[in-house]
Amino acid sequence: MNDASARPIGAAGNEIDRPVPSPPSSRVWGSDAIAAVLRELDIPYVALNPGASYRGLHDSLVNYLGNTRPRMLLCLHEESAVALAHGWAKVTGRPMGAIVHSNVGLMHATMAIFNAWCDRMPIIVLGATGAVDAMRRRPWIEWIHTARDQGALIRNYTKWDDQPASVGAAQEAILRANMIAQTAPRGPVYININLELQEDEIGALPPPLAMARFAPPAPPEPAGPLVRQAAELLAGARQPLILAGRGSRDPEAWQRRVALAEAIGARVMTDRKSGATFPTDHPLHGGGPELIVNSDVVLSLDWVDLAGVLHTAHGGKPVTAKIVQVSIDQYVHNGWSMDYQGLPPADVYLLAEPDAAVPPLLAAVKELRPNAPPLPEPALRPGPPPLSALEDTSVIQVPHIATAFKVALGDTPVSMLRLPLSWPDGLWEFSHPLDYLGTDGGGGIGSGPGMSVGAALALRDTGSGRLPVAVLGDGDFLMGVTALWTAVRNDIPLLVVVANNRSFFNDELHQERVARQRGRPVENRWIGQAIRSPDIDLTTMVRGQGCIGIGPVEDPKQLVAAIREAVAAVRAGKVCVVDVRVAAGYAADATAAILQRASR
Ligand SMILES: Cc1ncc(C[n+]2csc(CCOP(=O)(O)OP(=O)(O)O)c2C)c(N)n1
Ligand SMILES: [Mg+2]
Repeated sequence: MNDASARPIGAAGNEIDRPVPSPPSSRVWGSDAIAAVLRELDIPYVALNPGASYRGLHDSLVNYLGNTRPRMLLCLHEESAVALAHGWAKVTGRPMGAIVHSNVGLMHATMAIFNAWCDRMPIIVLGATGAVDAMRRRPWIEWIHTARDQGALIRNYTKWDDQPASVGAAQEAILRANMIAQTAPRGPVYININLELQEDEIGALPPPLAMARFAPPAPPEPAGPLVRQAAELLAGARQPLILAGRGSRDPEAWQRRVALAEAIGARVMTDRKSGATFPTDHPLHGGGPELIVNSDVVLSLDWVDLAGVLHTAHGGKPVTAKIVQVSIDQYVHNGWSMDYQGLPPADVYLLAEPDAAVPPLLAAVKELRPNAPPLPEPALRPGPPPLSALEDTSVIQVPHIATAFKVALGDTPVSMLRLPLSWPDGLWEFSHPLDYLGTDGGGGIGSGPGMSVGAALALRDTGSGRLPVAVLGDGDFLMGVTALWTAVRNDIPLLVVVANNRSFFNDELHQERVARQRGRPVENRWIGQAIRSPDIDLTTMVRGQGCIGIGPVEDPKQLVAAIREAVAAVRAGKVCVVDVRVAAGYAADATAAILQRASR
């Protein structure tokens, strides 16, 4: 990774956020020792919104560490701060810090923490509380911003939290947090550092920590005899199916998944929630309910809702196929959040991460079946509509955005950081794990902008050479739009295309369904849903933050030029937002899925 924190930042390359050096001193405070651990752990950034409850730590980051490794990423909302860290983790697999003010800052951050929890992404959230000792509390403000057991706000959707009682314990807590957050199933962790710990002067720094001894452990291997059983089922299957769910962004793990599918001739389905985990242009990729019903052995690689997908495909009838479940997820299932989904049947249950289970499975399968079956003919893939489609219509549909991307991007490697609900499956091919990062995990809208900024930062710092593209619904965009300012301020190139149907349209479909069920007028579905009268001028909103704003693009004939202009701006390092006014409508398959959900 580049030394991103040494890079000059700011639109004109100004070295903003560089503190003047502090005079040499032997005096140290508790928060200096705490901040030093973040550097030892190589946490590159802390995304934050400030607050007096952590003013000691803030000072240490600026004046003790010099605002480098970690560097602060000032955000305009705590939800963005955590979303940035979430987006970063989706690309790198590693945690960034997020720091939030006592009570209120953490309250703002809760949805983003929930999203990261459901998405099993590591984040180290640091928070604070006013003085635990009431005698030391400043009047009023420090009383309202002091809470007992603040972690209770988020304990149901974090892996671990702590409020350490000494500087040594705080250092240990950060080491433990780093370890727990990165041990699968990964997730956010929270440490609350009270004011006294930060602000009390300490005589000397604690002795240096032997960091290597506190590294996250290697993932557990699946049990050998169970691997053998699973391999026998898979190698002997007439029509095996792999449901490729949660997976890492590691290209080698990707190759091994492909090798496993090819070794047994398994068809492979992927899930837009989980990002790219298998090449969508591979002859074995694709499927649907019939394929699930007709398969005799199903291998779930941590599919997010295995019970749900089996239940739906079989229409509620018993599942006769043999099921091999590969997942370690149950280690974080708790009694509050039902994000664990239905209980799937499993004939062989490999309690391991897919990345750890696939290599031994592959070896065992190849031993049992040395000759891979021939690959089927690749299916005809529709892809984006042809360019001529933009000439023949007066209204832009979401798939036309893909058409414009194809023309404007050519062979440029792209990462789709986010795609909206209205984006039909199969519209864009993914042939690398970074081609598509999946969704927010928790279904909490407003995460799109912040997560995109964090992911774009990671793509920049890792020197990926990829153009970061986020296609966001207007509702999602509007709830998190101020995250883009952080991208502008830190020179994070990013292209955002807003698929702007001027509505929280997903929910119009729900209202339509209910109206149908009740025999009431469907025409009213837009009330309380449409984002019109006045239409919001998205380009003004983003220009006001220093982004380049293009649009609103309403004429299909102008779409390609608009996207071309935007791509050129992002190549030049800018943050560019294109407001594309799209028809309110989802692809037939997405609409059907929503109506089906709505009917339950
Ligand atoms: C924080 C939050 N509030 C409300 C919802 C309910 N919800 C789900 S999708 C959706 C509409 C999203 O609108 P937009 O991003 O414009 O996408 P569209 O459906 O219009 O394509 C809403 C309101 C949610 N998921 N999260
Ligand atoms: Mg919308």
